[in-house]
Amino acid sequence: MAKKRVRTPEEASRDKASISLLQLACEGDFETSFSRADTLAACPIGSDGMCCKVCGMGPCRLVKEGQTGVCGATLETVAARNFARMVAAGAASHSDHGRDLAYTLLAAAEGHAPDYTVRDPGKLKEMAAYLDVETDGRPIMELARDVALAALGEFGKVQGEILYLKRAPKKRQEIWHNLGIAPRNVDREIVEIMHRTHVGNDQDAEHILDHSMRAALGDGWGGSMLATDLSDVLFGTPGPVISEANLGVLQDDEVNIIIHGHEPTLSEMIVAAAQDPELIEYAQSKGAKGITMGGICCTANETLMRQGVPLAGNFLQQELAILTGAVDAMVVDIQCIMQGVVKLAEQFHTEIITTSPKAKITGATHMEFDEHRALEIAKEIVRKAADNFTKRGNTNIPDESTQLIPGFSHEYINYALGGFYRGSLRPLNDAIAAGRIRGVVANIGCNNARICHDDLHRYVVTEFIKNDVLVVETGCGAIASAKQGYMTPEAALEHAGPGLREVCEAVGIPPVLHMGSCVDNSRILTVLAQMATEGGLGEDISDIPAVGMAPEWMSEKAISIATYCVASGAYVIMGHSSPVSGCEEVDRIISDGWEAKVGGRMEFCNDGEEIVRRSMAHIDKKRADLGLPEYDPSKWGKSGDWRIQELMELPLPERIEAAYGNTVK
Ligand code: NFS
Repeated sequence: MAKKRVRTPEEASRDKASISLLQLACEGDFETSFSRADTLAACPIGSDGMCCKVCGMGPCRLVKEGQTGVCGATLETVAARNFARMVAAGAASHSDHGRDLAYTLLAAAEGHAPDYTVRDPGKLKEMAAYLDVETDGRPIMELARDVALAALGEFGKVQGEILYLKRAPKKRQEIWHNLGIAPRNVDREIVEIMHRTHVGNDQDAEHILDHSMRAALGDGWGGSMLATDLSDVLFGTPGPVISEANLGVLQDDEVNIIIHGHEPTLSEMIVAAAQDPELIEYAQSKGAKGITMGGICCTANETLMRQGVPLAGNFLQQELAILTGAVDAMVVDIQCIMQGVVKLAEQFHTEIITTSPKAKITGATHMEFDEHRALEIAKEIVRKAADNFTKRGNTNIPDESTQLIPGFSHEYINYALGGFYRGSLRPLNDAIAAGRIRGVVANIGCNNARICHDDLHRYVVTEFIKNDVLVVETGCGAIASAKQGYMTPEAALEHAGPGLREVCEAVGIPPVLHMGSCVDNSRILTVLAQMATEGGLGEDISDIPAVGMAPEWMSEKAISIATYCVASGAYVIMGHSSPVSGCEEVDRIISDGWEAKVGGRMEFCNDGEEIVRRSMAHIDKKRADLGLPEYDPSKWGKSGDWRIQELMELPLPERIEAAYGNTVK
């Protein structure tokens, strides 16, 4: 068989820092996910959703027309079951993360976790109101205990439904109730997916997929939304901070610690430990000037949003960070951690430290996190990293980093638009209604080693902001835009269309807003729900000129997110390959079928231009349905600082004529 061609670094990534390190990997023959993707072909039957392995009579590979599994399961059933199981795994991951945060809050409230406290009492009270917890006159820690217990109840309560569903627009809640897909509790719907997809159980594709929406809603409006709120309560609700992105944030002369994974619980403590004068002195005693922190994946987004910890990179940069030779410890907790980091780290001085009781990696150092002595463990980890500094060999830190301003929680967006007393999304709705902002795109999700790193993220976001579409982001998509330099207010002057630029200038926001980690997609749901209830853009999320996308998706969590966004009324486009492309009927159900039921649809598309075209068409259609004026960029751009700047560059006579017309003599 012909050997698969290995991509050049320029074909494998659009990010300069990554390209230079991929070059180094080629020269040194270091294995990375990029090279593994080149040499290991994906199984086409599995990737298209046509392989059933839910029992010991299989795996059954349904490749011929009309073929069924040994039990008689059709391709439709098999593809739907595979999709549903992806949703279950994704929803479980987000939600279990949320549950652990509730236990941390409980431990803090009961006095067992002395290093944690309630940093945002206002958010705690807001949670209490949604969770039917009495707030009047109660001490904060007593309230925190009851909120933590109520939050834990949402995962497995016996009766009723998830209480946060009432945060959705009324019309949306009715749709869920009429269809019978309002989730009862977080865990039950996930367990039920596993039950339904066991051999010989639910064998109707549409029925299986309806339940996938129910479980995914339990993620979006349950597990993930609780995770976001609990993180805000424990660590503070984000507001804008200044930071930097890309591997250039690592320092040659400092101890570099990468925090990677998803939970903010331990990483917040490591950030605190790294600022401890005693530990800085310890690092100096080892010959380092100080201690630098950098984040990868969603741990990065969590600590960036609240503490301004620089972003070292997104998902596909975790191994590249090790290739710099400058990472003294990579501390990982849960999710999106490639096993490959351990093998690669063995060839450098980097120590991989696993910390979660749920995630050990063979060959890594395990220092299990215990919330009862969190800071103490964090300090041990920082000390270990400082010890490793003395073992460093040559370093290759790319000279690439970009400034960004993240921290756009929905609370801050309200504040930015309306001020402290009049916080509101009204100006956003008005800007969309007038056509200054054509619509909104939520660009989220992963990188995928099978496609060019950051390429689709970069392309679609560039096109959207150029065409006056406001982009909100989370996860690794957000990190891609941060590295691209799109997350400063100044980026609007250079890259945004005339209408969006006016809005960004007036409010002082970037054209691409960083809203946090992947569980923080719940912040996007909250913004959409508020936009729908604010008025002027219909009554439901499905009425808003908005599109969601994960052009470089790879994880099951991304499939769960996409599903809850669709079930919440959004049009969602997932990039590159589809996990159900082997079955036309399932593809029809999740697009046309779901659109008829819930107003949102899911599509898969591997072409950037086509993703943009479909998105614009959807946004313009929604504008027309709402009776809004047709998008016309020529109406905008005649105001704001940009215009003044442009005028000031002209010689005086031309400047006067341009500003006032030739009537002024
Ligand atoms: Ni989201 Fe965040 Fe990144 Fe994808 Fe992984 S880190 S939870 S799953 S790869 S965006």
